[in-house]
Amino acid sequence: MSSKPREWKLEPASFVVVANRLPVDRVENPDGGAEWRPSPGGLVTAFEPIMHRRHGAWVGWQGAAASQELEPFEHAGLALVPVPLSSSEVEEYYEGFSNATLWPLYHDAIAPPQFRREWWDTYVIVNQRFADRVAEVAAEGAVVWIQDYHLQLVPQMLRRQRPDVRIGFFLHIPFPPTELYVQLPWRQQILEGLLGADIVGFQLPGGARNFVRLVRDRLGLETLRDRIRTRDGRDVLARAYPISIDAKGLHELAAGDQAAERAAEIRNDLGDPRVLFLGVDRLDYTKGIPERIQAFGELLAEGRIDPDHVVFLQLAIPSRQRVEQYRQLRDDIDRLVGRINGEVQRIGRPPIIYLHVSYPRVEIAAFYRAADVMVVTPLRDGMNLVAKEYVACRQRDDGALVLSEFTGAARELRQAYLVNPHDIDGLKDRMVEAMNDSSRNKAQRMRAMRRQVLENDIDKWASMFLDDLERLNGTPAAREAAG
Ligand code: ADQ
Repeated sequence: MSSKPREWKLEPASFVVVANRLPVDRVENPDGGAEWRPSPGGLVTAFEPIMHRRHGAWVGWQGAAASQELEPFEHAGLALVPVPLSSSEVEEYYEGFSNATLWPLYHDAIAPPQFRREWWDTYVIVNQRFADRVAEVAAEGAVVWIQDYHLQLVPQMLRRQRPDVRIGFFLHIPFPPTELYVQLPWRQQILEGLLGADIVGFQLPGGARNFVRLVRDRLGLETLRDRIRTRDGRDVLARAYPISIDAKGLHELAAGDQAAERAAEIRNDLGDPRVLFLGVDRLDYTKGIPERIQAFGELLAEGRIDPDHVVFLQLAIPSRQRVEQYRQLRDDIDRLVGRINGEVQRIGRPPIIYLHVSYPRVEIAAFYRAADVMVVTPLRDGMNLVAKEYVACRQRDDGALVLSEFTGAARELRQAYLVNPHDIDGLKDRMVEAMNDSSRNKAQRMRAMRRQVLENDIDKWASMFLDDLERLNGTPAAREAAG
């Protein structure tokens, strides 16, 4: 869906979310006009329902290079405040420092991080622009919630300009072990940037502990468990807040007629397989897509899976396509899928179907509903919402989730078929086990996971974070935003 922007006057906002991306991308039309399309990814998926419920303003980049500033506008009931980036800033701040330095470094250096001084300089400039924009739109005493690795300097920059606001920061990706973090030439500036917040939130307790250890050892600050005393005498809380999804909303979407009909159609289009394996990811080298396809290919070659009755459907939205490692990954997966499908000695439907398309939510819900075995195998992942989404979409205690130990979600979904995705033989065994396990065992596992996901949804996550922020600072604005 897309629509024209509608400009209108933004009132000072008492609740502001700041993220690299707005939830919509600006797409220029040949006629010179522009349209807005939903932008992909976990952060947007997680935040959209919160923003609808809390009536905040959302500050972020509009997803395309632009030189001039756009006015704030309203889209689908959300107040959006665009931050422009020039094409060289997109290259250096977004593709460079964020996605070729920080992203690989924070994901255990699965790909080698690149350290370039000019990228850092642009990161500082763009972070300052975000901070300036927030300083303009935030009401007196507002609650400002800054998201993710692209904006780690904003807390400190904003505090300098607006000491009246309450500042939360949440990191959606893992915070790396200290031994890796200290490779970063700008390690000190980033730690100090984050300490501008009142709360620095992480997906897992391990990330929070790594951060506390670093500020103690590298900055010489006093710490007590999850509290850090800054040089200007403030207390900063560093704590884990595992993110979740709008579980009830998604469950209901999957329960509806439209999703049910689409789920039946999908199975039918795939030749009514006995078993449908499914992978759903942003196309990213952290997600372990080649590993799972390799495992499936070997199972076919060994005759442990019958291509007449089993299909693997992999959906992957292309992302960050101008970063070299991402282009390479896309080619590698294309080749791998082609080779495996080509080796199946028969004419007919290929056993692996691989689609690069971004689907609307109801369609994604239908895919989850249709799948017998969901395969989630990241080599490292902050949380992984896909695993929780699959569980939320089950209508009965059926289906099976194969889940990497190296996702944040694995800490909560203990009853999944847990795997080490580096161990291809182990992964193969787990995929077969998940496929052939008794309905009773599957039901037992799924029941526990459904309870976990439905009880710990995105609203609970947001309330836990905002309640802590309020308790720490106790302002009326914070209370209102925590709603
Ligand atoms: P991501 O790395 O983007 O998120 P993830 O948490 O799995 O990863 O979220 C992906 C989202 O994109 C899901 O909501 C999924 O439904 C959606 N999606 C994937 N493929 C799609 C397709 N083909 N069409 C439409 N939608 C699709 C980052 C971190 C994660 C963390 C989240 C939230 O990397 O670790 O869980 O933020 O904090």
